[in-house]
Amino acid sequence: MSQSKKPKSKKRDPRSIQEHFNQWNRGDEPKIRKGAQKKKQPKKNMALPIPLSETNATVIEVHPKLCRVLLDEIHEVRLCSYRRSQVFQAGEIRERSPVTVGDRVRVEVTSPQDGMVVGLAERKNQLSRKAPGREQIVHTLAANLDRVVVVSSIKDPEFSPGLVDRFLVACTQQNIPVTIVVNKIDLVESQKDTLPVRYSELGYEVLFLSAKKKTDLGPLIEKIKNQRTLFCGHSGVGKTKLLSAIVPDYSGRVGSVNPVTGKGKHTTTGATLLHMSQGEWIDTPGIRAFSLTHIQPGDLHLYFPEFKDDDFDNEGQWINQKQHEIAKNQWRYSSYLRVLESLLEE
Ligand SMILES: Nc1nc2c(ncn2[C@@H]2O[C@H](COP(=O)(O)OP(=O)(O)OP(=O)(O)O)[C@@H](O)[C@H]2O)c(=O)[nH]1
Ligand SMILES: [Mg+2]
Repeated sequence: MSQSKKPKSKKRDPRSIQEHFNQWNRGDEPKIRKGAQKKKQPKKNMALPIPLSETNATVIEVHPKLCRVLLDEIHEVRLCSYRRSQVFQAGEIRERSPVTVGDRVRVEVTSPQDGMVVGLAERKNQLSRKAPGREQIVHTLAANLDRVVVVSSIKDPEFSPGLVDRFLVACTQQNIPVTIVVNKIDLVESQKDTLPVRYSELGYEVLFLSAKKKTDLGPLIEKIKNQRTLFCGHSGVGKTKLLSAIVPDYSGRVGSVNPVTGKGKHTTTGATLLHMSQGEWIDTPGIRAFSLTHIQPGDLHLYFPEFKDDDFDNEGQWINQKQHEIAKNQWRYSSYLRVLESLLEE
């Protein structure tokens, strides 16, 4: 008689749990099985937003099923769960988390460390993308922003216009003022004739600086004073280094850049709001891609200043041949087409 086999233990590898947690925070979690995705559909018709006057806290960090809030009056932080029926809001679009950094919420304090989110106010704006690998779900990086600083680097990693353009489109669509920061200028002799200069020619605000050498930080500090500002961009461009340079006691982890690929190593693992007397600044994990939401192909040109006055059809194509010929000579023409293609693929 053959010996009966013992069932294999299903013990989880703690490293993979941590990695999953980190991926969740970055919003880069891998595709989940179709069946599993179906099971987690939230019920429809739940809570409605509460008036701003009823809120008493701001969300400063979001974790799977929990968030950290800063209470207005006592300036203390609480780790909170959600009263589902009062927080999960109805809507056509599913969010990967019921709240995001910057949200104004009502919290019931349950202990000196913990609390319960029992209400969420409407957002004045939000920066959202499609959650990678989960097309039906929206990942909102942060909400209620006064400014977005798109951080890039002139070198290590190389300046990447693709991601910058998508952030510019998303911010313009949400009416959020945006500044492009080009970091690591200590690594080049001159910024003359570089690609970022062409963004300033289009009317965007571009600031060149070095977080490491603390060069030319003044204009940025002035810009973000008393504003809730989100710092976003690829991994390794120096978002955390920059915040550490302007917030002396910020102890965010700074990583290194892979010398072979020139890419960052996703050192920051979750968005964190730093609340200071000079303003509220949000450090975020580097992202690989920014897939736009809430934009119709026929409206895309409105968010490219060089094309916004041209005539387009609903598919985002030029109607007027003459305008199209002129557009072809614009340096962001191919970028427009790439973004359009991704919108039409949906
Ligand atoms: N030469 C130079 N290196 C810099 C500068 N700013 C940042 N770095 C380096 O770039 C690397 C990445 O910096 P981080 O601040 O961790 O980058 P990040 O954008 O926060 O990366 P993630 O958290 O992974 O998204 C570190 O080795 C920094 O020391 C700079 O102005 N000049
Ligand atoms: Mg970082």
